Amino acid sequence: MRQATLCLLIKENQPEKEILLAMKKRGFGAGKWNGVGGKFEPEKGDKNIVDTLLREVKEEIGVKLKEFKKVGFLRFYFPYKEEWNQDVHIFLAKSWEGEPKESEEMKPKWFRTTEIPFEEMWDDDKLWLPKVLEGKKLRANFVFREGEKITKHDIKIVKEI
Ligand code: 6U4
Repeated sequence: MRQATLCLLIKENQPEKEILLAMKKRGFGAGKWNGVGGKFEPEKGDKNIVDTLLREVKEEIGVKLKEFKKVGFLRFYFPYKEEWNQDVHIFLAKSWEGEPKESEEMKPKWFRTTEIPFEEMWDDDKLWLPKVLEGKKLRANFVFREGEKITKHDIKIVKEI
């Protein structure tokens, strides 16, 4: 199964947290607000999934992560397009160097966590992202049908990921 990362930058503002989402401008998930990330690519020097996390965040929004933690492992099945099947490792980041900026691939924007645009995101995001923002860690499976809608899913809250 192809391995990929997804990173959510979080600003712990009071009274409300903010989350960085990015509009995917091309390729897989184009036209959706998404976390920042991409595929594990040994040919780009990735030895493990944290290498992928750091490389993709730098490539796509130009920041260097400092503090981050893994909070989820999601497995996506696309029975009508199996080459899209992938495991996605979810990370939250709370400190970084530099300001997020637009790249060829993504246009970043801060959202209040009460104003996340779930209708313009992957169908699964509304099912797991609120739990991650509450501090939970999770493992989940999602099965999609054509039109990128979910037909089946399960989510397990876990202590360690
Ligand atoms: P290129 O264009 O080859 O550089 P790359 O950025 O390496 O691509 P891409 O765009 O295929 O990889 O990465 C897919 C991204 O989409 C990863 O960050 C994981 C994320 N992703 C995949 N399925 C998802 C889903 N159902 N819900 C979600 N994010 C998903 O929220």
